[in-house]
Amino acid sequence: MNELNILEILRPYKEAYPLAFLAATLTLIASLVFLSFYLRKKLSPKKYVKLKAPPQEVPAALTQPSPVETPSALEPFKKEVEREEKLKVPAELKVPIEETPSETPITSIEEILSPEEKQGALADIEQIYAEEASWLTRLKAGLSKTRLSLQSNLSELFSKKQNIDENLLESIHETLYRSDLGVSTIDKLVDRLRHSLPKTQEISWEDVKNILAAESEKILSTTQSIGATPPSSGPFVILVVGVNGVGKTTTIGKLAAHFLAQKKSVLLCAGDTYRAAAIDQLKVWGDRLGVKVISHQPGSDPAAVAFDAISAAKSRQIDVVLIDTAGRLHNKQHLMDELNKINRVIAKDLPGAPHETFLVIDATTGQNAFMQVKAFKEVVNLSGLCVTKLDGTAKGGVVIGIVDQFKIPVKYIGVGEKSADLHSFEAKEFVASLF
Ligand SMILES: Nc1nc2c(ncn2[C@@H]2O[C@H](COP(=O)(O)OP(=O)(O)OP(=O)(O)O)[C@@H](O)[C@H]2O)c(=O)[nH]1
Ligand SMILES: [Mg+2]
Repeated sequence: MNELNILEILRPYKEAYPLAFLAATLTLIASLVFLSFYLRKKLSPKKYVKLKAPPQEVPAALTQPSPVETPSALEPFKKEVEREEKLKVPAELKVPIEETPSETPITSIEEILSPEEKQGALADIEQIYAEEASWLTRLKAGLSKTRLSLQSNLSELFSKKQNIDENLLESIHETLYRSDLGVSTIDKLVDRLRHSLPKTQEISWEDVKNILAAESEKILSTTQSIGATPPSSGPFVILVVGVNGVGKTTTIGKLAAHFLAQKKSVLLCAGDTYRAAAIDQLKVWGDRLGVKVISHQPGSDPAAVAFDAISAAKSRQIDVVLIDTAGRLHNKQHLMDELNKINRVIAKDLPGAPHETFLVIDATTGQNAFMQVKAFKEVVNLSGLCVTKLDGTAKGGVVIGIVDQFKIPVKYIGVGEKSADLHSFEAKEFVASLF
C-alpha cells in the first residue's frame, strides 16, 4: 500500500521531469550498492590475514601460534583492514585464510590439533630447548648408578697408595666386569693400564681413571658419528628395530621431538601391527607432539603401513619418517622375513630408504644386549644403536663393550621416559659422565 502511495505521489514529477527522475533513481541504486560493499568489508576483518614472511628454515607453526587463535591476535589484522582503506597493501602479502593451498607441506601440528593441543605441543618443544642446556647435568644424573658403582668399587682398591702389579690389575678387571663392559674390552683396558702406568711409582685412583676414560673415549670415537642428520630435502626414513620392551616406541617419540626441535616435519609409522596397544602407544606420542601417525588395523601387514607412510611423506614433503616395528615375533625367521619385506617395499617406493636402521638396546639388560646386537646384525643392515634406560642401570659400561665388539656407532642415548630424555651420542661427554 505504502509503495503504491509513494508511486502515486511521485507520478506527476515523473511525467513532468522524466530525465531527472531517472537520474535520481540511478543515483539512489548506486548509493545503496556502495553502502552494502562498504559495510560488508568493515564488518568482516577476519577474512584477511597479513602473512609475515617466516624465516626459511623455521616452520611458523613451531615458533608462533597461528594468528587466528586468540582474540588479541586479531587486533593487528583489524588495524590492517582499516589501514587498507588509505594505503594499498601489496596483494602478495594478503591471502584469504580459506584459500591456503592444501598441498602446502604440513606440519601436522597445523593439521590435526585443536588450538589448545597445539599450544601444548609447542610448550613441549619449547621445553626441549630449555632443557637442552641442562643436558650434561641430566646425563650425569642418568649415568650416576654406573658411575657410582665403578668409582666406589675401583677407588676402594686405591684406599692406600700402591704400585701397579698383576694382583691390582686382576682386581680392576673384576670390578670392570660388573659394569658389563664385556671381557674383550676389559682385557683391552687393563692391558692399556699395564703398559701406561709406571711400575716403580705409587699410583692413585685418579691415574687409573684418566687412562680408563681416555681409552674408552678412543674406543667410542672410532665408530662415533653424531646423531642422524636429515638431508635438506626429505623424506629421511629411519627404521627402528629391537626386541620387545627395549624402548623402541618411546625412542621414536623422543626422536620425533628431537627432529621437531630441529624444525623438521615428522611422520610416524605404526609398523608394529602385532598388538593394538603398540599402535595406540605411538598415537599417544603423535598427539602429544602434534605429529601425524600412519597406521592400519592390528594384525595387518607392516610393509603395507610402511608403504603408505612413505607415500604420505613424499606427497606432503615430510622431512623425517620414523617407522616402529614389532619386537614380539615368533622366531628369527619370522623377524627376518618381516624386516626384509619392510625394507624391500620402502626401497622400491623411495630408493635409498631406509636411510638409517637403528637398533634399540636396553642398557639394563647388560650382557643380553650383546646377544641382541649380534642377532639383529645378522638380519638387517644396522647403521646405528640407540641405547635406552641408561638412567636405571649400573651397567652403562655396556655401551663401550658393544661399540668395541661390533663397531656399530651409538647414535642416541636415552636417560629417561620424557621427550627430552634422548640425546645425540657424544663419546667425550659420555665418558666424562661415566668416570
Ligand atoms: N627409565 C627409562 N625408561 C625407558 C626409557 N626408554 C623407554 N623406557 C620405558 O621402557 C618401557 C618400554 O618402552 P617401549 O617404548 O614401549 O618399548 P618397545 O620396545 O616399543 O616395546 P614393544 O612395543 O613391546 O616391543 C616403557 O615403560 C618406557 O617408558 C629410558 O630411556 N629410560
Ligand atoms: Mg613398541
